[in-house]
Amino acid sequence: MVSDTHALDNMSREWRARVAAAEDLQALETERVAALGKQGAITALLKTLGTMSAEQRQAEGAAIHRLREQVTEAIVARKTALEAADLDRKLATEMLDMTLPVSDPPQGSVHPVAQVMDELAEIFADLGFSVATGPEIEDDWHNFTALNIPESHPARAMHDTFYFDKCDGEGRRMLLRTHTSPVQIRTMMGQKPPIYTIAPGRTYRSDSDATHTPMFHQLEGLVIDRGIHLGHLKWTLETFLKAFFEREDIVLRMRPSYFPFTEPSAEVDVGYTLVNGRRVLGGSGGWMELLGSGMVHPRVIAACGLDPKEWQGFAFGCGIDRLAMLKYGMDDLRAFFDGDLRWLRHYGFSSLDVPTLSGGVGA
Ligand code: 2U9
Repeated sequence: MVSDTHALDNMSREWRARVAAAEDLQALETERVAALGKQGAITALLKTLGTMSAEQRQAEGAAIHRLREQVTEAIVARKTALEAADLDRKLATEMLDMTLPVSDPPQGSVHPVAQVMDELAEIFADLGFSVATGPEIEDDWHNFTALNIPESHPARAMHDTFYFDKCDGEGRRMLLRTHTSPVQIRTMMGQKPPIYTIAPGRTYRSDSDATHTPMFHQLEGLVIDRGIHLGHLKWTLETFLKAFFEREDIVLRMRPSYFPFTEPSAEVDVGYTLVNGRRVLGGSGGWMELLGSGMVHPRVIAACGLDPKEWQGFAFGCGIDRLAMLKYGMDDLRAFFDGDLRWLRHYGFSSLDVPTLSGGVGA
C-alpha cells in the first residue's frame, strides 16, 4: 500500500519538487492536472479513502489530506511567483517613453468633440463665462433632488439612469450623472453670485440608437445675478450661436416648454435654409430644435442656499455632439465613439490649430 506515512512524505516531496521545477504557467498547469486533476495521482489516492476500513481511514486519512494541501499550497505559491515574474518581464519590455518627441508629421488628431469644447470655451470666455467641471459619478441629491426633480419624476426611472448598487456615506444613491447640471449645483453651493459659468462634459443615459449613445456630451450654461431676465438669455444664445456657426444670419425661435429646474422654460429652435436639399443653419426657411433653456427655478436657487428674491438666473443645455454634427457635417452619432482611425483622420483637427475668436473658431 502506497499510503503509509513514509511513502506519503516521499510523494509530497516529489510533487512539490515537480511543481517548483515548472518553468511557466502552462507547465505548472500540466503538473496540477497530473496531481490533482480528475485522473490525477493524488486524486486517485483520495478515492481510496472510500474503500478503507474506519481504522485505516483514521490512521491514514489525515496524512492523505495533508499531502493534498501541501501540493495545493505549493502550486498556488509557484503560480504567484510565475505571475509576478511575468509582470516584471512585461514591465521591463513593454515600456513606453512618454517623453519622446511626437512623430513628424504628427499622427494623432483632435477629436471633433474636444475641438468643439475648445471652441465653446473660447466663445463663452469672451462673454465673461468661466468653465466648470465636476464628477461624472454623482449622487441623486446633486443630480435630481437639488434640481427640483422629485422621486416620482420619469427622469429618475431606471431605464434612463445608470445607478450604482451602493449609496454614499450620507445614504444618497450613486449614479452616472444624466446631465451636467450637478456641476452648476456644486458651483452655486461653493461660490458667491454673480455666477457666469458653462459646464461641458460627459453625461450618461441608458439609451442607444443612431442619434443616442449611452455616453454623450452636454454643454450647459448658468447665469445667476441680480435682475436677470429672458432677454439676457435670448441675447446670450444668439451671440453664442452666431459665433459658433460663424454666421450673422442665425435666427432663434423660443417655444414654451417644461423642465423641472427652470420656470418659465423654453425650447430654442434655430432657423435653417435648404441649400441643394441640405439644411444649412441661418435664415428661417425651417426650424430645428437645438437647445433647452429657461429661468432657473426659485426652488433650485433656494436648494443651493441662495435667496431667490435677491438672485435670479437663466440656464440652458444642449448636446455638444449634435453641435459638432451640425457644424462639421457628420450624420451618425455612433461613429463618434467607435475609434475608427479613418473617421478620426477625416474629421479630426490638428492639435496645432487652436480655436481663437480672432483667427476663427472654426476649422
Ligand atoms: C441649474 C439650473 C438649471 C439646464 C438646462 C435644459 C434646459 C435642456 C437638454 C438639451 C438637450 C439636455 O442634451 S440634452 O438632452 N437640456 O433642455 N438644460 S435648462 O438647466 C439648469 C442647469 C443647472 C443649477
